[in-house]
Amino acid sequence: MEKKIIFSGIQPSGKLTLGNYLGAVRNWNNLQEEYNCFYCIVDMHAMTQYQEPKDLRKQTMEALAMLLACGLDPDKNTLFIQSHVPAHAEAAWVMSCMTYFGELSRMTQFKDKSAKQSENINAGLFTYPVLMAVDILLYQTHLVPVGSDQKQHIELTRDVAERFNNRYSETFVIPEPYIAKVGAKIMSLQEPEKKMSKSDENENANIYLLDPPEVIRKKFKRAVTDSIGIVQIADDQPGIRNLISIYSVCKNMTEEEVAKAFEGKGYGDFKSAVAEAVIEVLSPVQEKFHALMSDKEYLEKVYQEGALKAENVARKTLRKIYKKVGFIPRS
Ligand code: ATP
Ligand code: LTN
Repeated sequence: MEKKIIFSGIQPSGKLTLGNYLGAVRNWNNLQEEYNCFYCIVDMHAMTQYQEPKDLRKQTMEALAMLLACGLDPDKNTLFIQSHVPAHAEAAWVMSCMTYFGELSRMTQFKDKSAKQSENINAGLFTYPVLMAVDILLYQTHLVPVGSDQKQHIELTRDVAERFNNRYSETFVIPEPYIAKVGAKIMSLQEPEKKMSKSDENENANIYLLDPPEVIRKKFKRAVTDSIGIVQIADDQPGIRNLISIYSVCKNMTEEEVAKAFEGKGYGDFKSAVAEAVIEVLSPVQEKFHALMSDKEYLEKVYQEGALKAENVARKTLRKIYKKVGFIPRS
């Protein structure tokens, strides 16, 4: 039987965070044997926020090295850079003519980001979900492993794909989101009602995957909690709840087990334990990352081969799309 297809993307819009790792990349590792996986560094999506060209180049290479350091094997997965496969941009135009203004206006990521960058509410920020839908649909994807913040975008992808299938005939597989039970939404360490996000300007809010141990310890020490003083799972303790979920994913325990293990302990002890658990998970990743970054040739080989593999699949779907909508094939 053919393997099912997985597609996911990550923006090179800054340094990768613990949220990206626990919510997304870490789970991608467990899928590489059973599925045919495509993982894309979505540099075109990252442009919806202004990026200095030299930073974008650096962040793109770092994101690729980070995916490898986190354990993705380029022989088992297709790892590639979005702008290397022009079919994404080409199909996005067609699909944007099948997506309604009203649908895009309802996207919470658009609303959040427009509020954050009110001086740069560009058309790309608005049509971002169309490009994301195309990323997914070009590969005839069955499952999309993401953090829970992306669920709405996947619902839109399904709606647009169904619309196309109904209008023109069966063309796309309708994808499903694949969201982990724990770790799907890691919150900011400073404002625990908000998700941890790599584009957050407050460095203390995020744990970056490359933070050295002393920085990780310091950031957890400063993490915002509450004055209740009990380590327990409670809605009015979002800071503690976030730390419990971080610890539980790092240690492979349920949240209830974590709360039980720290019963009667103070926040200081708990925060140090969380910091050590995170350091233990990140140390081997950091070591591999640094080794990979000093081997540019290898990284180039990975993205070049990845682009060829991705292009083959994407071109086929694009050809189908063009034909079905009535574009005349050039030859
Ligand atoms: P930006 O701040 O630029 O929007 P981001 O940190 O939200 O970036 P993305 O590159 O957009 O990260 O997301 C990559 C993957 O990481 C997605 O699957 C997303 O759902 C997941 N992810 C991002 N932040 C978190 C988080 N705080 N908790 C769990 N998963 C997350
Ligand atoms: N929108 C996603 C990144 C992304 C993506 C995708 C995820 C772009 N294309 C395709 C899954 C599938 C984000 O902001 N995290």
